[in-house]
Amino acid sequence: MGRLLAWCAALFLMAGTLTTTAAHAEDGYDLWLRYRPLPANIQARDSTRAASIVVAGDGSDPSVAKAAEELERALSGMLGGTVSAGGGVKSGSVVIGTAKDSRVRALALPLAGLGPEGYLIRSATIDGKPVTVVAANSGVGVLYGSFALIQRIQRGQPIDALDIASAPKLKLRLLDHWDNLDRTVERGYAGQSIWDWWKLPDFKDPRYTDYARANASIGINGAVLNNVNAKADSLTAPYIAKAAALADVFRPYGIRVYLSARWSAPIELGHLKTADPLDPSVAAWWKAKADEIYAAIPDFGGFLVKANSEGQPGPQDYHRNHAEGANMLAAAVKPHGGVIIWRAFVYAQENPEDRAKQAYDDFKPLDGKFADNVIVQVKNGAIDFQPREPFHPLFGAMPETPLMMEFQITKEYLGMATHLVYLGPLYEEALQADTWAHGKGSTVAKVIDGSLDHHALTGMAGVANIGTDRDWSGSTFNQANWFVFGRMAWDPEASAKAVAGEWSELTFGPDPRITPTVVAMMTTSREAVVNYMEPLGLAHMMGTGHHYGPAPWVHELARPEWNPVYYHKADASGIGFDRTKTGSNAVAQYAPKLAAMFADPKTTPERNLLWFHHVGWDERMASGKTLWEELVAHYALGVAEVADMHEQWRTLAPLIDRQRYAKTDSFLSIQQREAQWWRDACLAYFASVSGHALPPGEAAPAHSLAEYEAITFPYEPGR
Ligand code: GCV
Repeated sequence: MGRLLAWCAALFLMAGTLTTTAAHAEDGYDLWLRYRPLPANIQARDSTRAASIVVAGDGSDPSVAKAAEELERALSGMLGGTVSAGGGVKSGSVVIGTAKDSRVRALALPLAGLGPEGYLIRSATIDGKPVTVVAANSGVGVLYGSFALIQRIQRGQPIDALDIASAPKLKLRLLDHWDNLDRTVERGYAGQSIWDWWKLPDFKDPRYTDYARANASIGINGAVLNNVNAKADSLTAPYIAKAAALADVFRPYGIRVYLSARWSAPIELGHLKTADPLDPSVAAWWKAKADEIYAAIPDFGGFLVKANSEGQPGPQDYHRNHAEGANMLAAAVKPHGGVIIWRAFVYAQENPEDRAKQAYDDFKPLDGKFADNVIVQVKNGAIDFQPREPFHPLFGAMPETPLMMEFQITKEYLGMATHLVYLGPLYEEALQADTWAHGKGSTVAKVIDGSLDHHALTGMAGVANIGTDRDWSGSTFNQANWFVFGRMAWDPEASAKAVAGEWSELTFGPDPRITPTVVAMMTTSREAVVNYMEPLGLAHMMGTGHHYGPAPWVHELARPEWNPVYYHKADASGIGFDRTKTGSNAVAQYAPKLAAMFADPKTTPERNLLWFHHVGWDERMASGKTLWEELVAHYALGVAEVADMHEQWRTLAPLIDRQRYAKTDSFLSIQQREAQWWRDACLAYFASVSGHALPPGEAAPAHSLAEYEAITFPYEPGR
């Protein structure tokens, strides 16, 4: 009987899947907003609970209107009939509204603690009829709550007896687009920029609305439209008008636009002789520019600034510090309620100091010196979005300054578009790292949510992986990284594994035959990439410029920190960067407890070992293997993990629609080949440097070191 039931259930689910496959082209455009018909039993169950949509107020709130529209679209798609907004409350209505609406007020819901963006979803009774209420203090909160309800239904979860309250823990939840005005995207691997600057402001591509829907569905509330390596042109009147057109599309979805500001714009556009932040004419230029922008975009978020880093101009050109620069801009946007997001990703070619130390050295002395509408944006690690880095030592070290997290969603150093790498575990590892700033439990998550040092201005930014590709992010699984970024920006305590499950159900349907396999693939994928690229704390061994593929041998580039050899320091004696007292002493930038832990190779977690220590090839590791053997084993494991992911994916062939299945399958073939390439090229190189042969049973690299060194990529994407 049990087997019969299981067979029926499988058939039932399969019927749903087949309907889906036959009825719709599955090119990934719908992302996780994939409102396909649910299995009939779930439709029957939920139809009585989501039978119509009632807007509680007068319908004038644009965000509530978008919520009603989305509910109509989603419920009609999933429940197999037309579910429309309008009419009176009926049994099974979904009633949406804000605290301003009398019908919502009459329910005396506990909305006060939810802030401006939180929401409540409750099963309630109105006029004796069972209904589901989605309520909030603002229209955007109602929109977020509506998406949450939709996602519950999409995932096949029951919607009776609901009592859900949720509010974002961070204030700024932003996508940073590194999009250029010519539509190239720096480190973008999913086609061109979705911003069609040429045709804006007149033509507003419907895709902008879908972009806004996707972001709102995961709580993202801001978009920095242009690359941090900024052109001043984005601050000219025509481009302000273009940004304003995007802002108009995004506004009802609760998304503000921000612009990256080029520091030297007063010279380039205003024909001033200087961009010195303490020069009154410079401050006046920025004030006038801010006034001009706010006249066009009243809810403009503010400026993001990359200054004095990688050749960008900045206040240090005038012997002013980062705080003096940020505060001058902060004064310009302050009357309008804007913020300045000032990046701490700085390192300078003339500075011979360990690159990993430079941001801390520049910023730590400025703690407490920033204006109250400035937030300092810090990358998760001290180098640059590597597969693994210890958390950035600035977290916990600037208690008087709000710090914002910068993650990379696009996979610049993680195989670009094709490698399947779910970034949830990377984000989680960084957020849950303990800074020990105020003793145990002072996690990075608590630094950035403001709770550790009592800051109200909080935030998280993700460098977007979005482009004109039909599937937005270059692959189905890359979409998961956009999704998990949103979830963790809403709640930095969110579990990467739980979010993977959620994403799988929304993306492939709530099919118990699919979800566990997809989640297993996703949760191992990050460790796999660490293993086949940069195990045991190694970093930055990618090819020059494009950062694609292995190049640990590169040593001849002009700036020391451009060369992989700078980071791994492999020689005949051993490998790794000594960041203890005998080396750069970067360990001293961490809280004393951690500094002591990282100072000793025996207490340094093995995953960070070579980040902090130069270790002899024949030193014994915890496993009993020598470092050399351990390194070889990690590379082998990484390759095996990718093969395993691929096998797991192949078991899903009958269950996933053809187009998305096939694309992932071929990308996994690429990843398998390239994981092997990484392993072979790195081991060929390290064997040559160390003079060690591969341990018995380990296959020799397919090619000679010289052949690996000769591989070039003149036309790689993402420049
Ligand atoms: C936008 C890395 C990337 C650059 C990027 C820079 C940054 O160095 O390779 O492309 O420039 O980070 O974050 O500013």
